[in-house]
Amino acid sequence: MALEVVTKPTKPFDGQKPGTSGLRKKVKVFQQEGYTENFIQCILSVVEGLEGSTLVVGGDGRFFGKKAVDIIVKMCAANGVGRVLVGQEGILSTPAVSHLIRKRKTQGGIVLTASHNPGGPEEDFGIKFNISNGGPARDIETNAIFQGTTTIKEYKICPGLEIDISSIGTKEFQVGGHNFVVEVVDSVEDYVEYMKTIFDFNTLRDLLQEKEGGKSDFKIRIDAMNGVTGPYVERIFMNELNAGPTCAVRTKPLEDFGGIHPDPNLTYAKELVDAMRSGEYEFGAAFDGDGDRNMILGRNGFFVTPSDSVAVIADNTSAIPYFKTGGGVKGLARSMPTGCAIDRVASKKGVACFEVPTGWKYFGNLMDAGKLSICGEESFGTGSDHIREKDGVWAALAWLSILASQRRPMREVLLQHWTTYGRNFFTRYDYENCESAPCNEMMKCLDALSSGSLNGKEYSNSGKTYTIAQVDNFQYTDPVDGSVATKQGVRILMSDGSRVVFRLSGTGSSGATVRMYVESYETDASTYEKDAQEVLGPLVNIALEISRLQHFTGREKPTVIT
Ligand code: G16
Repeated sequence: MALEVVTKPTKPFDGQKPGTSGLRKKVKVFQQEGYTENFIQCILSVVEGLEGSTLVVGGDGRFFGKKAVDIIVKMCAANGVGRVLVGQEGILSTPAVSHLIRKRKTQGGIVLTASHNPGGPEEDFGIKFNISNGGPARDIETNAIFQGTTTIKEYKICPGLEIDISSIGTKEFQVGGHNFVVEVVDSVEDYVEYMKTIFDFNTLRDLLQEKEGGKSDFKIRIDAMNGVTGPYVERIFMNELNAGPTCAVRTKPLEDFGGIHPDPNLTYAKELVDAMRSGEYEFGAAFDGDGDRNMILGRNGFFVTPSDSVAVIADNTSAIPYFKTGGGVKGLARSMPTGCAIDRVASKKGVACFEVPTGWKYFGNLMDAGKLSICGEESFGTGSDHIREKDGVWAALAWLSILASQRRPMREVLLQHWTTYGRNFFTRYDYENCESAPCNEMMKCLDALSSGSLNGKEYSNSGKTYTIAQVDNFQYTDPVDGSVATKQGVRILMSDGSRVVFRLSGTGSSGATVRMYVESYETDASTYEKDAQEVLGPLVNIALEISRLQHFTGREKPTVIT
């Protein structure tokens, strides 16, 4: 018997404008009647060839995820989608969604995550649309989705469709006049098989596997932060690479992430930092809620900044089989606020280096056009053109491949890198959850400096003097499709190549978060092992003075420093 399609009248909700990566709001907002449905209807309206299409649906397992899967599947059925691939229990990491879209050549996918934001009934939820290349929707689709949310009058749903996502398998339904298939897939299988084609698992096993008596010379600690990567980590590091049952912690995905911020940085992944400081482990990695972010640490808690991490990976592609095929490394890229270490690697290798706005979606066109192989962002995102999302587990495997080939501690790998290229010191100050209006005002004042009023002006602090060369608000023209993104962050560029960047976060669910990025480049080897805060302290003070950030935010100190 065919299931009935119901068209329900609805009204627009304010504020369904996606941020840097999808729509992120408190769970309670998504739970309002029609709120999630409206947004999903608008996503479906931008899917190319929706009729009979295949879409992937899955997420990081946070609270409200299963309910959202149920709504999405019912709405896909009602809107003429032919097949939906759902991760078992609704679980799929963001990289796994990207891979599945590409592998199964689907028209896109819907990712249910608020990434590194906390989860639970009182916390955050998020919905993101990924297009057929596997990457986040670009500005063109995002704007169309948002436009749709401002005028929506009705949505279509198939209320009678009941699905069971607890076990793998395929079920067919008759919906209206068409066939509709729900395929529940193993959440990790395809991704793990893909990783085996990118990395040399034999070499990694040789490095990691427990030797006689359960001992290993090279102990690792992976912290899945109660997020989605747990099952992937267990399958790869414990089962495939035999790194032992204690190599990973917090590997069960929890709906509320156990009450933590599943955000792999020095503040929120302190548990890993402390464990690494014990000196017991050679390598540590933490991933965020949906598995696309990573933090990499060495013995004794040696911190590799994301900006350095991607530069070292780009410099050591010979350790990764994937880059030995298909013509090697085509180009490199980073987001604008990311430290410029990768630029130096690109210039030495003689390949292009692209600087894009914050947001992984800006890398996709370059990858599709064969111009980009490896890229990264200061926001703990690292990845390559193997998929169209950043990929935490991939980054950890890339680093382990480098360590396996170099057979020396991570600190020495970095020292060697800085000796070759010089060191770009980098830090980011986050002022989370501030009042929006004064932060917008601050950005307006900073933007006004683009007029050139400060050009040539000298600022001194703690014995260091910087001269402002130029101030601008970053604008990007996509070299592939010519689309233009404006006002992507105010850059204060100093005459010696140092720089400060200000922008407002686009991933919060309420209020405003100010991000201040500070970078300087040193070629004096005696500075290389210095603490970044010590080296950048004077420039941080100058940045605070120019922006009057403390005045606008009312904050003496940042919430997070990385
Ligand atoms: C998202 C995007 C990233 C971007 C980050 C910036 O990360 O996918 O490409 O760098 O947001 O966040 P903000 O706008 O807060 O600075 P995720 O991991 O939250 O999806």
